[in-house]
Amino acid sequence: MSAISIEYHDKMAIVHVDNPPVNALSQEVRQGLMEAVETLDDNSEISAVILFCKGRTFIAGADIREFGKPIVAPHLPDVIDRIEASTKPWVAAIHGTALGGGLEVALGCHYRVAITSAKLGFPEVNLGLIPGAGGTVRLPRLIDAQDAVRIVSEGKPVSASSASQLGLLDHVFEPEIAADELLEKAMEFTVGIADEAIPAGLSSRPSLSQLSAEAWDTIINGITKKSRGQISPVEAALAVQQSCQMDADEAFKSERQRFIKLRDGEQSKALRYVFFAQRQTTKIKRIENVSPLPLNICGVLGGGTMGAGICAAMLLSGKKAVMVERDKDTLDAGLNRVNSILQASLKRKIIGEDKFNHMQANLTGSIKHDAFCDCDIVVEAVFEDMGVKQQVFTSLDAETKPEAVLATNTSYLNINEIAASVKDPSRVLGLHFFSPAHIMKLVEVISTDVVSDQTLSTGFAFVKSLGKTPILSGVCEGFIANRILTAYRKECDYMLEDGSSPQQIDAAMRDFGLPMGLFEMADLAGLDIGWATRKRLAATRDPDERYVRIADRLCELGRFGQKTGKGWYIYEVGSRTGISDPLVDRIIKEEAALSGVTRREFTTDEIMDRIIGAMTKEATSLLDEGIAERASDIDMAMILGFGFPRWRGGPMFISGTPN
Ligand code: 3H9
Repeated sequence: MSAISIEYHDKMAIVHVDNPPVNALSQEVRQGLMEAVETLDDNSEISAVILFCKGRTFIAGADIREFGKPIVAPHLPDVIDRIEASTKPWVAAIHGTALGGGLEVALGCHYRVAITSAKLGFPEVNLGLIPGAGGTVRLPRLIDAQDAVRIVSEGKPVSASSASQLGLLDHVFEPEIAADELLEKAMEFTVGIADEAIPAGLSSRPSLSQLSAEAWDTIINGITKKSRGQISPVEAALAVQQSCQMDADEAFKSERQRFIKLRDGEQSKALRYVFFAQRQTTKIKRIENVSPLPLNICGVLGGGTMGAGICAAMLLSGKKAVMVERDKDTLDAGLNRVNSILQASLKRKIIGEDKFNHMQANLTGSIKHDAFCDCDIVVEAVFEDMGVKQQVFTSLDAETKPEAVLATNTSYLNINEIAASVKDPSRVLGLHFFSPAHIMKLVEVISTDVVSDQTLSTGFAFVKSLGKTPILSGVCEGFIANRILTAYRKECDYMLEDGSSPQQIDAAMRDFGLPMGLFEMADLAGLDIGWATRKRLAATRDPDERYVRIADRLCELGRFGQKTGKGWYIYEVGSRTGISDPLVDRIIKEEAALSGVTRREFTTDEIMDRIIGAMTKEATSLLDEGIAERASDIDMAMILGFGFPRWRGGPMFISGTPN
């Protein structure tokens, strides 16, 4: 079946796009659209054309899989120019998402109509690109330039109602209609405009920019600062600025040059790799054909920071949640923590009043494990102690439905041993959330020796339903992300003794694009956690392995980071900005002398090479040991868990490790 077909209705033609899953603009679609314009222009019976997409969405953009290969004509800009120059009015009927090249096609049409649930946007910057088929030229000729810059450089889609307010849509069908009613409504709209003169194509209109040179500078500087090394948002803004200052023909050429340069550059290659790597994480062979169990009611055991965050994530994704704590006071404290998260979401307009009330009604608490009797999944987030965990799992075993999934949020305990305390250990798995659990997108799904396919499949479905990315890991100390963190933290400790400083290492990491340096992060998280782990592992540590005592000495002085006002840095009361401390420098030098190390200067590049080297070395061990499935999963864990810059692709991408 062809990706493009034409259906005739009296004097109207409906051009159907049918290229599942997201109607991407493959060569076949571009060719089909070009031929459709020619055919319909030649047909004197036809007075208007509706562009309508089958399936779940309007055109979601260029076919990303074609980038990096020779692109075969017709090129998208030519197809869109041809639609705009058509002798018949084209109406884009939008449902789902009109993204990137899809929105560019819609801007080439003479009218745009949508259902209320539709979203429109230019996500190209997330792929290291800018719109490359006239988006930066036509958009500021239709809507205010400042809005155009925001939409193109932030890459976030806007709702149909916002798009309508901005002037991007001619009509939104209200009240809400289903996608399958859109075509009929679009036909009614088209009857209404069929006798009107065709509106001038956007490329023949002047830009709507009122911005002064100073205003542009402020906008571009702001975007440059926010992008932390990623070039596409800045390029997108510059393209809109140029488009406002040039005539359309020049602007098309300039946009195309920018697009091609970015498409062929390293950042876009990395970001396209990340796009597919993210979708790859859920493709697990052993559960390919295993349906997950339904997930309506969820339970959380423990109302501490982690438990409350997990509980809030459940509620925010529309589920019912039951929290159980050991006594009334701790339960109240836990429920309060959840409520504060919901309140904050309401305040930040992430949810509305209705949803907030609904979520509060969906939350119940108890001090008895039998409150979990109807739960489809229970996530345990109690104290990190094997004895305590085994005890609570024995109790959960007795109080839950036999088919319910039992998950532990342990960060490092052996989940095989936890599972052994349950009659049917195949229903136990690990779900390792990152803090704050309601925000962080990474959840490591830990498979045990005996976990069933059904449990694993349900665990994956659960994480996805929370809007998070599940990454499969085997059982080991630290799983994937924290094991790599331990490895590069050690490397940073070596570099301290060898001659670097916390300030220099932190600055190098920030310059690289990480949100913060290792030592700033340690001060924020608390140095005591790592200290406890090092003490726990001391007995089994290889005596020949190099060991740096600097962090232990800070902990021995009660310097646990921001919470004690001192750690690697000093914090003034109420401040989160660390100040260098000569005492830390002295301790570093003393430890270097005790270890017999001759200190030397480090360059920023050398620091980052050693950090990435340590990451990839540990990652290779994780792959060799079968703990991680794929190199790309490790990159996703580093991006989502620790803010590794997406536009660098991840440590394995940088090192060229094949998947
Ligand atoms: C562009 O348009 C450049 C132009 O300005 C200029 C050109 C000259 N191409 O995400 P999902 C696949 S740049 C190819 O799980 P959802 C995806 O890999 C593009 N494949 O679904 C997955 O495959 P698989 C600008 C694509 O419902 C399957 O479709 N546009 C593309 O959660 C389902 O995807 C974008 O950046 C594509 N464009 O979300 C939009 N898109 O099943 C990118 C998806 O084998 N796409 N696939 O794993 C999205 O944001 C989401 O896919 C969307 C649907 C919101 C559309």
